[in-house]
Amino acid sequence: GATKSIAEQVNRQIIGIDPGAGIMKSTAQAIDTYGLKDWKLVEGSGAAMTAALEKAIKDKKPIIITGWTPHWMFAKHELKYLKDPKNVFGGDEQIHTFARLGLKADHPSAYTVLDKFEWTPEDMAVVMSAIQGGKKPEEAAKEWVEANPDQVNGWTEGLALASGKSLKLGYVAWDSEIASTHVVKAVLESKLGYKVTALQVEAGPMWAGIAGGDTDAMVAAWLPTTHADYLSKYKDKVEDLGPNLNGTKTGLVVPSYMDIDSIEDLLK
Ligand code: PBE
Repeated sequence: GATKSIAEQVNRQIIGIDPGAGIMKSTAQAIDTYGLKDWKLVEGSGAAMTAALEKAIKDKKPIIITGWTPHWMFAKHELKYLKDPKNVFGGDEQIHTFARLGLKADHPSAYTVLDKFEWTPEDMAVVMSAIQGGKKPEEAAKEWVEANPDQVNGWTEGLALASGKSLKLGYVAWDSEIASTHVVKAVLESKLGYKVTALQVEAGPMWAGIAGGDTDAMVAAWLPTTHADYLSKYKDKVEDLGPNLNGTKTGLVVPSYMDIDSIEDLLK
């Protein structure tokens, strides 16, 4: 009999993550732009998506996921991004740090650390892989901070100690942001004496929390594309402290064994 098309093999489903993620909006846009009629974007979470991916790979089955870099899944498995000739997912992005208005006046030392915090995809990979390997985020972050004293001192040297002041960082349970948020928390606690709560929320509430002033800061804003709508909604009520990581990518991702190269191949 005839071989099934990729569309039939995956039941016209793309395995997504939490509905507030920017990549869900980009993927809905891709479905529209590429004319993927009757395709469905399945909502879930970052953890449910990676579980589905790992199960498919174990069974050598086809699967299409919403993926991003940096992410440990690219180190652990052979994966590829589908080409995006219509450039729906945008080009290179940065991950930015945002603070609530007034943080600089209220917590100058924390503000300075957040402003200086910048690391590489390789740094982040170390923390992400440790967590994926079973370490608690707090533990993996603490180990990275201890292993990278020069980098960390560059963010904290000369700053006044906070002696127990409380801070709240917002983040979403994306593996990349679990890593970065816990590293910043570890630095603020172990080097400056803050008491930091890392508050896990959805993307919308994360942005709203900074804009409303309930949350002090976050290190999880993907710009200029993925979180463009959130930024335009809140731009007058938040302070952009600039990029903390360069070299990201988002898109549709499949295991390398799938015989497909481009989003356009989904039409075949
Ligand atoms: N992500 C990871 C997020 C930003 C960080 C790509 C899943 C999103 O789509 O909003």
